[in-house]
Amino acid sequence: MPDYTVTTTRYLGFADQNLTTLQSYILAEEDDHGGTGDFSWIISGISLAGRAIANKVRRARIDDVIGGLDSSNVHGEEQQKLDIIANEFIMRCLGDRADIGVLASEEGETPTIIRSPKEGGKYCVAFDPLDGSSNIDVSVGVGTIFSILKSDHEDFDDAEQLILQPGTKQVAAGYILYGSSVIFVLTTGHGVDMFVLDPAIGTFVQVASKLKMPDEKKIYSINEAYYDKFPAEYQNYLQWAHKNDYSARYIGSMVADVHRTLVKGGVFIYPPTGVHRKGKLRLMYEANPMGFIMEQAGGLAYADTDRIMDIEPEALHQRCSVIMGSKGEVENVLRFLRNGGES
Ligand code: AHM
Ligand code: MG
Repeated sequence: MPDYTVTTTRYLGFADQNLTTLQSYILAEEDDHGGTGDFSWIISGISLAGRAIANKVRRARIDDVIGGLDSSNVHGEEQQKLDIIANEFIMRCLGDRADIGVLASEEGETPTIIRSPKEGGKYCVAFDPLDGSSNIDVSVGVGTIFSILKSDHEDFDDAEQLILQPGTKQVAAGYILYGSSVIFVLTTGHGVDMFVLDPAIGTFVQVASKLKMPDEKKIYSINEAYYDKFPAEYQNYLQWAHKNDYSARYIGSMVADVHRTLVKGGVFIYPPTGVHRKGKLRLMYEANPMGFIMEQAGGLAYADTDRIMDIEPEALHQRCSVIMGSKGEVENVLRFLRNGGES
């Protein structure tokens, strides 16, 4: 007689627990926190889009969707074919969900109003459909990042007004990493949970609950090629790290770099540079959602010396610098930014 207990336990990844899918997890969360069930429709839309994008990413070379288009996006950056495809998937998977008010994408200049708050549009979703997409050509991990906010102004002039809220107002945030496996990381403000796509059953299965990141780990993740263009405080931090036995890890896809930082610890940094004087990464759909996840996992997330989630946004595509990761490692960088590194 085969030992089914052992097989099931291995499949779930941890003993003595029932199989929890992303969908059942969200329904249970809503039950626990007095939700109405509306929210689970949004997460299931994102999960559906994520599975569709994962499939496209895997098949990119076979389907000949590698490489750039002749167009550029609102930031003047070359658009990859898969940027547009991923954007379409998300718009289509979320566009018909009853409670969606506003959808705002990295790929679109202005947010799209699906329905006003009066018509039942309760939530805004800001997203980067395919972060790090220029890495697809070489099969490096890329990802989708999303931030969910309430849209509760009855009176508004434009969609931006509904969505321009600080990160502290996020009701949920997450990312999907299309790497050697497809990972869905989510927070609804009650810790961080992690799911892995089981391709055999087409479902995200929970593999970690209330994830806590290490408080310290001597790893920094930064594009050090821009060293000469970094402000002196960041250069001083790096010199200090060189003398203190740090390792460097930099993939060049924020989702992959942040995911490693979440799981293994360390600090991910994108400082102001000569080209991007305020930093490169976007506040609303990159820094805020990732910052929310980091904080919920016990880490910190700063833009220079300001907490990312406290920044009052002024524009949908606003950029900011980013220092996020293990508490002790972020504090080491902040020490240099605040007083040149003197403790
Ligand atoms: P994208 O949204 O256009 O893909 O750009 C964001 C990406 C991040 O994933 C990554 O952290 C960063 O750009 C890498 O930039 P760089 O090549 O300057 O190091
Ligand atoms: Mg991006």
